[in-house]
Amino acid sequence: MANKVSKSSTKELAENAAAYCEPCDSLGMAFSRHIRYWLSRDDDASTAVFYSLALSVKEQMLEAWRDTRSQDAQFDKKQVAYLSLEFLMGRALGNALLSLDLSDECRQALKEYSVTLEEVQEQEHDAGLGNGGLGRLAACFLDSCASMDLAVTGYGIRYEYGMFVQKIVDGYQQESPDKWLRSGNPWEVRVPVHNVTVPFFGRTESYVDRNGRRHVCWVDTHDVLAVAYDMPIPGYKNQRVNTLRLWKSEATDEFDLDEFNQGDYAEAVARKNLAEQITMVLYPNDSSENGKELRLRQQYFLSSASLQDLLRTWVKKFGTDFSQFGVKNAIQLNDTHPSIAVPELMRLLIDEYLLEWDEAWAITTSTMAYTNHTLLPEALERWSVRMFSYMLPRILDIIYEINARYMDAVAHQWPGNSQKLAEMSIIEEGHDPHIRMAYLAIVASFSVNGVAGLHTQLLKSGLFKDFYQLWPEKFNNKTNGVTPRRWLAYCNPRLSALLTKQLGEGWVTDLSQLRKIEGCVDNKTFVKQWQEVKQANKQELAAMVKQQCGVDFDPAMMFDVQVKRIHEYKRQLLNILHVIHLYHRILQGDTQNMVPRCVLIGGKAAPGYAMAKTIIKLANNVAHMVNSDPLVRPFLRFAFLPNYNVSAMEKICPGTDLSEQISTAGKEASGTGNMKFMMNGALTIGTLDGANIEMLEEVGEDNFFLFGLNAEQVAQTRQNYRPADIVSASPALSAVMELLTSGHFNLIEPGIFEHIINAILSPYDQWMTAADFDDYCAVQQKVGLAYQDQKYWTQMSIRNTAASGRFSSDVTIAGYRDEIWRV
Ligand code: F85
Repeated sequence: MANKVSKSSTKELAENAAAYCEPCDSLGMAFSRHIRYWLSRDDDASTAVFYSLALSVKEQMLEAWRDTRSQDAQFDKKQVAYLSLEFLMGRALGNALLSLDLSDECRQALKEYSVTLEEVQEQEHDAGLGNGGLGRLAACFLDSCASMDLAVTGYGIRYEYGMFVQKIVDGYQQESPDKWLRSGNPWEVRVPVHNVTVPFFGRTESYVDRNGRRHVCWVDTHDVLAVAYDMPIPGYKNQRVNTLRLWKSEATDEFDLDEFNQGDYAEAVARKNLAEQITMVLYPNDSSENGKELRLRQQYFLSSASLQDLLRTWVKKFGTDFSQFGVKNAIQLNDTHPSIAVPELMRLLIDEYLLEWDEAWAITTSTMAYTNHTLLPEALERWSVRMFSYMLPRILDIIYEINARYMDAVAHQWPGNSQKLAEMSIIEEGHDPHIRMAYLAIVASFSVNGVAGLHTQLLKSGLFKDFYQLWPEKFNNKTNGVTPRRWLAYCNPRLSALLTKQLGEGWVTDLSQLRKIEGCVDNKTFVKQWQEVKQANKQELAAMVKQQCGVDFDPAMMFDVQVKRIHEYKRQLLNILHVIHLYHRILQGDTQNMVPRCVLIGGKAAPGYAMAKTIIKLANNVAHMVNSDPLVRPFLRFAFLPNYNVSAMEKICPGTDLSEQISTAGKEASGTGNMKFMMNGALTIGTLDGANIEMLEEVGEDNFFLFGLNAEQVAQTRQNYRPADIVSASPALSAVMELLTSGHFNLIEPGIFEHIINAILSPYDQWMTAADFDDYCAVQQKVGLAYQDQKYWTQMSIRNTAASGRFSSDVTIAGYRDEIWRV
């Protein structure tokens, strides 16, 4: 009763508030109000300043946020839900100030507190709710959607612990937990009205209703409460504020009621943490899935909570007529991670809203769209049927039913071909049957997209060939992009100012306008200013490297950078072998035409990925030898940057001369770091892989350092790959391997690099490091020569930025909007 009273009065309260309260505080006034409160607590002053400022900025967004919500509801626009287990948001303050155009006001407000805005920004903890490219892509997409005025909601998990913090101890990666919420999250708003419950375990029962219709109930479930935490996603200077809704798991009040009633009060309450475990930690694997039960629980928890939220909103507005649901909603699945949303939507429609199968299936298949991010077989998710059968029994039933009906379609296309049936089945049979989540996603989606041209081609001709034959119309490409707000306007204020002076502000929302600066390559003043910007950015990057690694990077030298997750296919090893090659040349006195360079590698290894961790150790050991030899110093410096994350990239990409995108061709679905570097005027040394191919197309071969085998040649060479022969035929590689095997880099830890040496020499080396080594070194030599002519290099740099417009995530999102979501 009390509840009812307060509910009916909230609207009145809001109206009263709107009528009587003062007009909204300015940022400065809000800040003074907050800081007075925060400084009275015993936080240290800098945290208090950050927190107060963030709260003040959030307040500035509240009105637009509310208006966005009500307008989207009113005009019954098509709504898009972007479902992702990862949103790698990084920091929010600088981005919000840029979007709301509050930077000047903010600096003004800070004047009295003798801190700079930059210092305050450093206080913000990264929201590291993702592993790498896939998670960061989701974050860039949210920015573009808001900036392009699209009604898109991100749905994710509010992990208590984000991506682990990486420390380097004696050259080894050490992981420690990232308790990013420790001092609170000023941006989030807990919204308990949106609570939903998510069922687990239990069993299914069927019953026949009064009309003789059979229904299934999922009973005796353990329910977990999903609590919504909303984060504002401000569009760029357009008054739209979208929502990222992150779910936190909590125990329901009914949790373990039995024990509770038996008097084990304290035990029952303590056991609540079983439910809370679900959203405790982000899994730090980015390539090989390990079938952990808790991970499946996370996936179902996110999918179910988000769909219930969507359906509840629908029913509130339209009642239980779902016939138009697919017309008014699209659900984009960020890889297969949330693909359990397919059977979950079927369950909710059939069991909860009593739709017939065919009706529910029509709705599901007109709503779901799936994005694939990898071709690596070890990254394809397969879940054990056994695990499903006890954790999600009702969901398993539905998957079997989906499969049975879909198998009929396959049998129709390939009559009498039982092998096809087995190959294409959603269920991988065997003594321990598994569910192929990618197949489930394809079967139920009206759109399946890859993330770069080559990647989509390879999906169609390889991994999903049969599905492409069956449903060619589903397949499409959406080449990735990155948001120019964060990755140029915000992170590179010097270059932004120069661009804006030249072009006006329009480029920030229409990056194709950068093309116009191509015309400036012969403008001496412009070229000089470009160089000055790069030098200043390199100084900042050098300061960070000094502080984090203790290594002196000299901004007069070339900055050669590779930052990304550590994986064999990305071939950080090839980069390190090249460093060893240069080191060897220097020791030999062979320094003619050698351009002094500083090489930086950064990235995290999945904690269970032994080879990746050894690669980190090798990088650190080589760095130690390189940096401690005074003969080498003038030509070469090498550092491994610990704890690479979004905030680090914001300093790194503006200060980079050369970007390393050197994956084995055919393995990197797209890459997105490559685009950030290009936007910021770095040149790329890269293989014909992922989006590199399209970058090369845009900028032209004269402004791109291409090397190595292409995807087809890689596949060919694999047939008869003899790395030992390649080593013997290459004096340079022989010398490098000699240094490695001699233990030169691990004198006090003999044998630790055996695995690496063996991998390079193995005929089964999937990544074919040896095959590309000589060409890589030759092209690196060309890079050096090009760098010696600073004017020419700067012209190439300008051309790279000029040609980067196609890699704005606005372009990508325009593609999703027009060709997939059709909003
Ligand atoms: C990346 N994938 C691709 N995966 O590797 C890049 O080429 C591409 O540019 C970006 O996606 C964006 O499209 C990626 O980041 C993951 O992070 C990932 C996370 C978890 C898993 C697999 C991949 C599991 C399933 C193994 C847990």
